[in-house]
Amino acid sequence: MSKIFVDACLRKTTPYTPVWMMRQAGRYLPEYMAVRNEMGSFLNLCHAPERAAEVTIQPLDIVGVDAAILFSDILVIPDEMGMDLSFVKGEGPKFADPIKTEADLDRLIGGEEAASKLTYVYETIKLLKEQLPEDKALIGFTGAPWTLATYMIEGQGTKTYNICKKMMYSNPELLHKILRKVTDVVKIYMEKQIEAGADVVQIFDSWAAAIEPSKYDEFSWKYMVEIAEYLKEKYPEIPVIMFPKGISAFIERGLVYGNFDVFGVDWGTPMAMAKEKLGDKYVLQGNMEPCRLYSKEETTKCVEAIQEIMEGEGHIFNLGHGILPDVPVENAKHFVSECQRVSKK
Ligand code: 1CP
Repeated sequence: MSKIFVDACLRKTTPYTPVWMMRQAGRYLPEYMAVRNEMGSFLNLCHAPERAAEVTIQPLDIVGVDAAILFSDILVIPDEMGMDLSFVKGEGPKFADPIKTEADLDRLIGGEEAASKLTYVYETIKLLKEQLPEDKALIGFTGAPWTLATYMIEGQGTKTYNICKKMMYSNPELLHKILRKVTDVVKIYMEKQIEAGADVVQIFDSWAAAIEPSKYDEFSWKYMVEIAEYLKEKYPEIPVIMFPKGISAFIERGLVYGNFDVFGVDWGTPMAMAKEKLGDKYVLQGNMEPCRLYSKEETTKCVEAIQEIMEGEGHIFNLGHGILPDVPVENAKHFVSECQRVSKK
């Protein structure tokens, strides 16, 4: 059976525009919270394939999306490279020993050795392939090397990125060495996700906008493209989605290039502009402002406006970034059913 989500990514004709939501599993779903609390912590849940598969499937049944996104986190990659990840309650992710020097980087494992440690991710994917309805697609994912590097260098989330930017401008060689090592792990990690059964893969560059436009290609986009092109060469039938958040100014300047299928448009980028600049080349994903989910009326208006722009074009409905924990489940369901209503042919 064909999966409409995969077909839409590859520009094949579909009965309606498929929809999924970034961070669709998670704290807004009481069913997710119940499993997480039972497991004691978020990381325990990531490490338990059967439970991770269970929370991956929850939003399909509850809100009716067309694709499941693997339940995991981008930060398991540096964790398995040897960086000792923990999630501190109320504070988010933390790495005990952030990378400051080349010696710190050399202590981390790389390539196949690191990618092979993520067995619980591949196990989760294998279970999901058995459990998912045949018409639903499974999306595997990774963080972009730059976004991962921000956590590896800062040791946690940051508002200013001052430590990694100090490295960018005063020791760019070390930053490139970090990005190279992460890129080499990610290529194999994504390949292993595909071999385990992922139907689609997405590269999240959540912190793209932290880089000034003239440096973005050098420190992020070219590494993302390297990963995408490596995968497209080996697996031409597996769609690759790129999501660089907050770079609308660069689309304008034609920086977006590379062999991939879908460009994820964030909520700050006008969809009409993305269509004009990139719509011929890539299927566009997005891009409702996630906070519209607080109002059903505002959700409907936005979904209709996006459909008006993207009607007849290559498109996948999604939020323009992750869903927030206090969104009522009913409103998330409304978003999905409205996307399906407006795009039914
Ligand atoms: O249960 C909890 O309290 C943990 C919250 C949580 C969840 C549900 C974290 C911690 N990660 C996740 C799951 C997750 N993370 C998924 C699962 C699939 C789904 O969407 O349902 C995905 C795709 C991610 C990816 C991720 N993690 C990104 C990229 C996407 C984005 O939202 O921009 C980033 C930047 C992270 C880092 C991370 N993990 C968790 C938190 C709280 C953060 C962000 C911290 C920060 O703001 O710096």
